[in-house]
Amino acid sequence: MVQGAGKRRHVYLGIDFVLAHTESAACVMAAVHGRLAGTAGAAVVTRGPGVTSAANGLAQASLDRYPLLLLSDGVPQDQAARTAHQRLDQVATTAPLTRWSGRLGHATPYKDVMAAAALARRPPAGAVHLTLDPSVPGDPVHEPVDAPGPGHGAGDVRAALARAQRPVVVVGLDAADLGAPLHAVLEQVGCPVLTTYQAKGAVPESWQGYAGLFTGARIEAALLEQADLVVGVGLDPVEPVPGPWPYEADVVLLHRHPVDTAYFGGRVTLHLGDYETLLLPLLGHLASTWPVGTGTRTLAARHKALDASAPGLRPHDVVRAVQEELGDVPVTVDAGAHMLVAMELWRTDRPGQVLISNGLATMGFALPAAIAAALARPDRHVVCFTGDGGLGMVLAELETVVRLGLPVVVVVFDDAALSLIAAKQQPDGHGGTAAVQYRSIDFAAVAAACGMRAERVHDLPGYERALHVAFGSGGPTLLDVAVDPSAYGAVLDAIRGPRRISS
Ligand SMILES: Cc1ncc(C[n+]2csc(CCOP(=O)(O)OP(=O)(O)O)c2C)c(N)n1
Ligand SMILES: [Mg+2]
Repeated sequence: MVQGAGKRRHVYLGIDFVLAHTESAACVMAAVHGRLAGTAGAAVVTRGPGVTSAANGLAQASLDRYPLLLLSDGVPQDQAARTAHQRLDQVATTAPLTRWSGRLGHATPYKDVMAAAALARRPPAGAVHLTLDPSVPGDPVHEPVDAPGPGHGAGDVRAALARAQRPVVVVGLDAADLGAPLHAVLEQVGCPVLTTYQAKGAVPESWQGYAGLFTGARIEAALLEQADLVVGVGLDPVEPVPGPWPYEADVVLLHRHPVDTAYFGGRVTLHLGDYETLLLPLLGHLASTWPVGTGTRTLAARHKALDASAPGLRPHDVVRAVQEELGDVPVTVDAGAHMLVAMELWRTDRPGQVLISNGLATMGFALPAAIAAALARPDRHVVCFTGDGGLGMVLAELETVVRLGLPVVVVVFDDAALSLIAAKQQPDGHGGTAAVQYRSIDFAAVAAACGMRAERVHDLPGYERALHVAFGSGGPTLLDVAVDPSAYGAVLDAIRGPRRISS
């Protein structure tokens, strides 16, 4: 139930208008709403600083493949000679962050906006920018030209799939929403299945074939080393953390648009087509000799490897307590050490329930994403898992949650530190704790000042009690949870290995 949903919102020409505090957060909100609603979300910003401040949101939409249309004011060309104030080449500034950027002029504005929104949605989805300039006719919106991938004939792919005895399927962001038809064919094959962060829930995680997340790092290596074929379904190389591809197995990528295959080394085949009519039937040619229950056992081993102890409140228990209280609710996850724990331990059986920036992997994503998720799915609680560092970047959006009366519960993994960076610091490196530790912020007091119900908790019983009250009340709530970061080093070792692949 949403308390007071619709408060302080403005609908104009059928478009719901929400005021945000920063342009980058507005872009994240619009892009996430677009991702969930299956349409392009739009953000409107002022000229100059409005555009430069939107940069991170544009990059998030483009690298996470979310559909976003940014509309900016600009200095019109016929005034540019005498207007230096806030004048930037806004088209050039945003070009590297968008699929397309151009001027919206007077010739065919309606058609151009529709074309831009369609381009933002077309796979791979991303950001498109239009800057208003009524003094020019406008630039024709056009597709970026994708390089064709090294495709093979369907016969080759079918034979490669049919030859495999120990295939592992990795579902990526482009196939995240296929749902029941994907699950049905994979259930019939019976091989272990991994999903990327953005495809979490693409197959039910309670299903015995689900073997955990594909990260590009060490935690899935024990499984992939035994595979004789890795089949990526909608697997976009923007997701795995940088590092080598150390596996012997051949790779077949099934995708609906060309993707860069360099990440997977030499033995890779990219096969393009429509999922429903071509690619899912192709998956049906796979067979599996993996022992029954490989997925479940792999997942259990992963959880065991993560289960580091700590004297204080463990991030693990912070995540588990929410799931025990609420079950499979929509969650958003920020970037940081808490993310490693949240993504591994949270369980969902449905796609689109866990939202994370994993292409850009930006901090400051989870709170605006939670706002958008609550607007897109007004009947449910949304849980926002964020670090103290990431929340600090978008703090004023707490007021947006309150103003809109959204049922968002913000859970802050508060360790007064950039713990992911602290865990990666070289022991003999520069900076020391001064480079990664903050003074403690009382986020509960800050949230209360924004009009939010908020509490600071220090131990598990207090946290569980506060969660129960928060979810019972249904309104906007922030829980500032003092977590013990001492287990993160062991978590990072288990997931990424001692080499600490960077991201
Ligand atoms: C906007 C942005 N700046 C910097 C980074 C690099 N980075 C990744 S995680 C991290 C630390 C996050 O700290 P916090 O939010 O407190 O989470 P914690 O690691 O402590 O759980 C940093 C600086 C990033 N991903 N995004
Ligand atoms: Mg922190």
